[in-house]
Amino acid sequence: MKDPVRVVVTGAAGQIGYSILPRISKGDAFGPDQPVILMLLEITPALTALKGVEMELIDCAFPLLHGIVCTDDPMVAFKDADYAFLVGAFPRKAGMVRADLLAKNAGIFKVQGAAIEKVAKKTFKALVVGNPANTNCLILAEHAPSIPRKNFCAMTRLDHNRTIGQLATRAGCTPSDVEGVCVFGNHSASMVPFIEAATIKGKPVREVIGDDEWIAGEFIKTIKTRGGAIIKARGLSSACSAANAAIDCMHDWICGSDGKIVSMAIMSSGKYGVPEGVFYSVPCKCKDGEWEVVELDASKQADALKATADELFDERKTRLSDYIFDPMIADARREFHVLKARMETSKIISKSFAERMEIRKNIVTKQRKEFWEKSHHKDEMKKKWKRKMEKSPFAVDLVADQERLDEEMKFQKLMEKRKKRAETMRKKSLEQRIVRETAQKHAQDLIRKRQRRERERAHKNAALKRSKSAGSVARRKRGSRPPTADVLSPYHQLEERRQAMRAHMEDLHELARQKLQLQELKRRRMMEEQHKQHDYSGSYRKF
Ligand code: NAX
Repeated sequence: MKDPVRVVVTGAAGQIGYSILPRISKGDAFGPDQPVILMLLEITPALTALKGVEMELIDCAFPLLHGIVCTDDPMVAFKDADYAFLVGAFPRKAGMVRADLLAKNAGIFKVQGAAIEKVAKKTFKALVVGNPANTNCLILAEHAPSIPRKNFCAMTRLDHNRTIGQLATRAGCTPSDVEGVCVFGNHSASMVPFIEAATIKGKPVREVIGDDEWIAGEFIKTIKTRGGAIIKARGLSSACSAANAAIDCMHDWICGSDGKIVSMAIMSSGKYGVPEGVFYSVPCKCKDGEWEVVELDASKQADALKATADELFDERKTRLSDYIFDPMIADARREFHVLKARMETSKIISKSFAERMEIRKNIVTKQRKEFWEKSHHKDEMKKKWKRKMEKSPFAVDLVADQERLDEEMKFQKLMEKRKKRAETMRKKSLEQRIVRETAQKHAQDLIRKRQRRERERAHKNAALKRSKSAGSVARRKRGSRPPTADVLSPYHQLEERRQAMRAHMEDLHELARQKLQLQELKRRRMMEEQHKQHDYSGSYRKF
């Protein structure tokens, strides 16, 4: 069993709704093996009546009916909808001109179109029955720009069936004997029933009927005024035949028309001389859920075809409650929606791209970190990791980056080494300078001390001489013995020797210092020589 499809029916509590729902539930529209879920939309005051319809549908116990949803909210009704019969519309009341009717219904189909745009499936297909069907269909399509326009159709099948019915009755055959008829244009009095390519039991219609006057007169008039005639006779508008036409149209569209020509009001595309922009009824053949326009020779009816097209363009142009009928604004709106959809798609793409880039970045960072950790520990691991990295898609970049980093690190290490060496040399030269200066100071002190000692010695000698001569004079004066050299000599001798020793020691110290200085000077010169021999390049000078 297939999955059920969601079928929306608007105006479900109305006449046509009442007739159409059992047919859909029985499988007449979507095939005898296609289950359905009915999404029934009504205005709030009609919800009670709709409840009654629901009860009756349950009582029918249709095997294909898998569910019923009754609502007055278009967003609920069109949620994930696959197909729709848009029957509900505002009826024309006494005193209303056509523009009033258009305006009233424009509001209804605008809201429903917006709901379709938001919540329906993108493969959604709609058949518009509510009048004015062609223009309502245009409003609906305009407000659901993300749904392809080929998925919208306005119903002219009732006029098509009426044409067949009239011909069959006149010819005294069954409707199935009549083939190839179609209805062009608007579902209104301007429609053009076309029988030139039609046959009855394989023979041209005109030949079988044999009454061109009837065809041109009564026949065409009957088709065009059939709706009014039914209202006059029944007191109510056509419901059973309209529901049947809607079922026929949807069935042939979705399940195929078996090569038969059917009438469908689809978006005009320049065929039959009607430019794009209105839902215009043309002969179609359907297969696999798609329609294809059949090209018939309608050149003799060109004026009538143009007149009904003009009526549709007039409806489109009529200034209604909304601006959507302005062809330029409508096109701009469509373009805007297309652009919006594209932008949203590109946003999703760029978002996912950014996410992917973020993931890639994280992987690369992780790989780099691991690579560094491992490479710092073991060389073998480093090689292994490098080999692994080479297989990864980011390997080329990563390895190149790694090599660059290695080089940079090497260079930095070299520079640090040079900087250290320069610093050490600077310190050494400073120490040498201090030593040199200290040595100079010492030498000066030594010279000063020696001079002072010499001065003191000279002074003492002079004093001694003076005291010797003074002693001899005193002795001579006293008559005592003069002091012998034996008494004074040990002290003087010791003192003199001490002084001589000191002077000698100082000389030795001085000599040692001078020698040390000389050695330092030599060492410094040697280092300078070495330093000059090194190629320290410009960068060394910075330090
Ligand atoms: P009814 O008046 O019996 O039913 C219309 C239903 O639509 C009502 O129950 C009403 O409550 C409901 N409705 C109104 N506004 C609604 C809205 N905004 N949302 C949901 N439901 C809403 O009319 P009925 O005889 O069923 O005909 C329905 C429409 O089909 C009419 O507009 C009519 O003109 C149109 N027809 C179109 C034909 C065609 O060939 N395209 C032929 C038959 C029919 O005349």
